[in-house]
Amino acid sequence: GVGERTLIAVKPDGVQRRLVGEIVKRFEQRGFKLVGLKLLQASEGILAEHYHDLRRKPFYPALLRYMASGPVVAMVWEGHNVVRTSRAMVGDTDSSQAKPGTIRGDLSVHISRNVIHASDSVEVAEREISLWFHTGELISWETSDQCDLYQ
Ligand code: YYY
Ligand code: MG
Repeated sequence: GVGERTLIAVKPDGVQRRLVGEIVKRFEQRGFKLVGLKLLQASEGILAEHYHDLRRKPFYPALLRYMASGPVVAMVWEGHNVVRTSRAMVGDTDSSQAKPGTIRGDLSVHISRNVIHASDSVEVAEREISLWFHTGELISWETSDQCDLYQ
């Protein structure tokens, strides 16, 4: 439904490279609704839980170091099929395979510095949103263009 939510995070390389505005713009222009946004230095605990499934991968230690290397902008976006559509907007994990027009395909060249995180399923999104945000940090609000975006 239109109330589906996903977690999007601009990773430390994206913040360093002043890409936050560009990334927010793409989600706004696509028609999604921003319901949570903050800049934070991610703790080791939050990162370990966020990337729990990857803990045995060879790149895991470097991934956690990179994700803790500077601030991250965490966001929650809401809208119809936002999880699947966001993954399409973000593009392939490996930036060198990501299609032009996608965020990774336009803004990054290497898998280890791929600018952005997006939840990969509705279930994962719900888990990630509750990991990164307290419920009080998420705002329910009505968009005045609802009828233009949806039937
Ligand atoms: O969901 P997504 O970010 O597209 O990829 P995941 O397979 O969940 O991996 C998370 C994260 O790990 C990826 O964005 C970069 C990093 N990574 C890496 O550094 N090297 C790899 N071979 C695979 C993933
Ligand atoms: Mg993933």
